[in-house]
Amino acid sequence: MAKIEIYTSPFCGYCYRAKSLLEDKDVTFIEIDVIQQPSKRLEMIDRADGEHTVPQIFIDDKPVGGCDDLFALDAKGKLDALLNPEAPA
Ligand SMILES: N[C@@H](CCC(=O)N[C@@H](CS)C(=O)NCC(=O)O)C(=O)O
Repeated sequence: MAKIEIYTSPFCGYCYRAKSLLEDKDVTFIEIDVIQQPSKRLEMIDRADGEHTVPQIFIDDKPVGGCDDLFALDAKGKLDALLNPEAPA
């Protein structure tokens, strides 16, 4: 399984939606709350090429974007292979 990281903040509907999609996919992810850990917000912006909204999602250290981007990848049928690169196609 890929390393999946998601930067979030509390009371963020987009974060809940993105997390629930990942939960539906049955993958383990690392959640980084940028309110609880304020220094992580700058780290997120840096890693996400300047994007500052939450969530920001990274799969194997590659920026995937936010919630809409995650759902768009799933709609295109590309998300499962990113989440489980070793699985047979
Ligand atoms: N299109 C983005 C929208 C994300 C978004 O608007 N997140 C809100 C929190 S729920 C946010 O970060 N707002 C702060 C800002 O716009 O600077 C996505 O799908 O992730």
